[in-house]
Amino acid sequence: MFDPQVYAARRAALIRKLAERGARGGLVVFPGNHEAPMNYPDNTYRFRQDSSFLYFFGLAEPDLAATLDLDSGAATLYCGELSQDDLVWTGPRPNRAERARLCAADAHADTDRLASDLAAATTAGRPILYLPPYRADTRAELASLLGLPLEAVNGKASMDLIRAAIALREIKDSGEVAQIELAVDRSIAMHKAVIRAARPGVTEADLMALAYREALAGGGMPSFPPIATTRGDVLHNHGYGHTLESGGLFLLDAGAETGSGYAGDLTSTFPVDARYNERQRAVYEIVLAAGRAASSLIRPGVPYRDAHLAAAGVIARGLADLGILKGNPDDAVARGAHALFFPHGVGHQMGLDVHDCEALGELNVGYAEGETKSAQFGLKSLRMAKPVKPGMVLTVEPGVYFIGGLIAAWKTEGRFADCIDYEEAERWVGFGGVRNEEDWLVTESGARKLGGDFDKSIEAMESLRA
Ligand SMILES: [Mn+2]
Repeated sequence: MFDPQVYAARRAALIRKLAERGARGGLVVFPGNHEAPMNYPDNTYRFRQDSSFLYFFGLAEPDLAATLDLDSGAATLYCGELSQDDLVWTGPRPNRAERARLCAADAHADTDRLASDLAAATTAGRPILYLPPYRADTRAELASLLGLPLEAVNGKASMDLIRAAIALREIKDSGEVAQIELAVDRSIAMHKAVIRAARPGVTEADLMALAYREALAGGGMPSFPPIATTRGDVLHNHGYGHTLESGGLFLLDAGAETGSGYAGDLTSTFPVDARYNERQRAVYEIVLAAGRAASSLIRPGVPYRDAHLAAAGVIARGLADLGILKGNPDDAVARGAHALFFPHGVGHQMGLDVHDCEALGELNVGYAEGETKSAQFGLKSLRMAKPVKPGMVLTVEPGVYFIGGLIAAWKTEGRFADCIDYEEAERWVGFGGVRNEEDWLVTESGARKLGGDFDKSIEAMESLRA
């Protein structure tokens, strides 16, 4: 956790942001997350606190809630007192007053009081604002607390509160940047351990275990279930059953989370053999160049869509050089033909969530107010398009993939037949995919790559593999 005053200052800033948006007083309620059972009540998934609760209150324990009074500015923490049973099963933990002190709450009360306090506010005609729940139990809790039908809860979430929370969370202060950089450094350790250990005969699960080992030994957990795969062309491949074979590629998309909840997110692609072969080298260089084109455009005021399109342009020109695309590569990008090989966006914001603030709506986070998302294949997967600001943290992660099923489907449809040499593309099916991902901080004048030394050039990667 940060110093208690950090949370008080964030809440004061939230009140100011809401006032700027014309919100007329009331009470904000922040339900914390509960334990989530896997297969019976006492066998739970790893507990993860809600990121907005973490941002405004910092406490990472289950069964908490809080309110922020927009008229008085007072924050109240709701939690149960520790019982003798808690002493047996979970050991000594901070009591309610101590937890209230840790997050600089002005008052604290038993969890049971939340319902009556909200009812009193409702009776007094005060608005109650909340962020959209993404868990079924939180939705049910809000429905019960606010007397709403379950299916009405998300629709009544406060758009002013969503916008205000995003405006604060997306600009990272120096304490947050230090936490994110720590997460990126641990992510680099995960990647280097895997890059050094990979060889023919090792399984994806072996390498996955190494990635987990580094994250845990660093004091946290992976920030999302890692992708550790010999089949980089399956973008979210969460099976770990393959064995690495000579001639193939290995793709690791993995990051660490710090104890305070900040994420790193990196992707590396390297050959199972000690060196990249000619084809792997060609595609890898295209992907690195695409990343350089995108990151060189990161500076305040530039829409992140421009960085995406710059990466797409480099990929299209590279694929044209390989004879896979035909005609003018810029036309291919404008029409979306290149997306057969680069079907996702160039990156997303990162912070307390690896896709930061996406619980508040992908469009709300990544697009300017009133802006809509393109429906074009490829661009529809661009999570972040709006102009960037100093203090934002962004991933840059272009990739090139040869997705056999998609190539076959487009060929059958005759899609962009003037742009794509399908016979040449088919010769690449089975190659897999290459993605390179870095984490960048937007500064006043440009951008800075986060984390310590991690040279992704072919020479540096091959020397790690040697
Ligand atoms: Mn990412």
